[in-house]
Amino acid sequence: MAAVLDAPTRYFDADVETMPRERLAELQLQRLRETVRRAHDHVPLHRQRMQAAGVAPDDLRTLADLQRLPFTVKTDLRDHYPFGMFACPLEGLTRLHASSGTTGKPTVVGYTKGDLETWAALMARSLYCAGARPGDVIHNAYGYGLFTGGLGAHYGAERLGGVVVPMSGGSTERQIALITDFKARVLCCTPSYALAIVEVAEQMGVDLRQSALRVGMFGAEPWSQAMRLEIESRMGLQAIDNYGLSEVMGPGVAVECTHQDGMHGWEDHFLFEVLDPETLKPMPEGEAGELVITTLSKQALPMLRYRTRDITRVTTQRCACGRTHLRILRVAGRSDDMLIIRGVNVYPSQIESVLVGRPGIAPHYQLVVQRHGSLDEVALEVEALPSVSVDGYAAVAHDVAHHIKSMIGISTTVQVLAPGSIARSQGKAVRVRDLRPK
Ligand code: DLL
Repeated sequence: MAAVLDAPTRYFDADVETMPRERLAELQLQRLRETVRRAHDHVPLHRQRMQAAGVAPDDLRTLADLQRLPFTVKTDLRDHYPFGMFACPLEGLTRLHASSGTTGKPTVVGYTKGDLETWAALMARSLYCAGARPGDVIHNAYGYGLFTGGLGAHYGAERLGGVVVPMSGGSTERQIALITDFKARVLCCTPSYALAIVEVAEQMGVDLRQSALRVGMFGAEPWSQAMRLEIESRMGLQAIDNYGLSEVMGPGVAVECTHQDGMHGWEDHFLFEVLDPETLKPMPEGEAGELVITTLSKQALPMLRYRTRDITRVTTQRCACGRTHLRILRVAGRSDDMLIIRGVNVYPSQIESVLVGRPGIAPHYQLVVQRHGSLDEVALEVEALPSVSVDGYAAVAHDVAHHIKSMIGISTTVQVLAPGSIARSQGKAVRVRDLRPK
């Protein structure tokens, strides 16, 4: 808390958040060497891979030597289910989380007491960066349980000195009553659930713009700038993007400041690389590639060059907020979610940015992908606004298809459905129904 009092208006931890980049690099190298040593000595998989690559922990003399280290991928965690990648015995752990995954074994991640303290501190720093302050009522509608969103935000909010409402997802009408009655200033949930909350509020006749809400800490799924503007205007808050993944910690890896111009990736705890997903060579700064993350302080589960599959760009240009940590630009989606429609690469979030805000439709959608012969085809399901009569659906469909064609270059069949037809999300939205044969 001392740090908060030292810099009451701008930073949670001023020394670290504004550390000159040269000093940050020195700290990273020292922590990288410790992490690699730990991974090598305690995790057989890392040791074997390093031996095969002909690199030993002491070979790391500069940050550039990172490129000599082998990669880690999601299937490594599954293949060593449940605890085979942990660098400490089970007795040394304090908590486990897991992601269910659609196929096969879940990915299990573990934390020591020290890891949980670091996580809470990083999440508190992230909340502060987003505009939350000690004393704020923080309504946490991320799912509690094995998902890292709920407990990650919870302990970060407590560490910040907030008043946490541990609501979890679901019971949307009750959420709205508590947000208004408890005068929540901060809302934590996925952007798609934020949209569902504001929709139900409007149906209940509750204007959340009149509530105490000012900060939305939204993440865990891709979302577009158009969706941000939609949520901000209907909720009357600043919608802040935040990024993380369970394999390297959970939420709290990167977050936007109130300038909303890219998410500060906390470089004192993570090393970020952006690589060409094919050649695995570094992309020039500012160009899109796969985000690869190495943890610098994790004890239970050190991660060396974890391939996130998330496609993004980073910049080290100084942000107007004064923080020196690099910025990760909006994550368009995972390479796994990319659709190739007649040779054009498309992320669902790109389609979202075209359709949200178009006249006559609500910002809820789903993409249905099918294969006809050797070609993939996308049908887009959107919902009409209640003010549009059924006679007008065809014109709305035509307008949406036309704009997708001209903005993204793909032809889609657009189906306009009655209001409320598309399932609402309570956590991560399912944007794609993939009917292609496996
Ligand atoms: O989603 C952790 C989290 C919780 C982040 C709450 C932010 C807020 P996982 O369930 O392991 O962890 O999923 C991680 O979700 O690799 C991305 O593909 C995606 N993702 C997370 N945040 C964002 C974001 C949590 N802000 C995976 N934008 C990641 C786009 C995101 N995609």
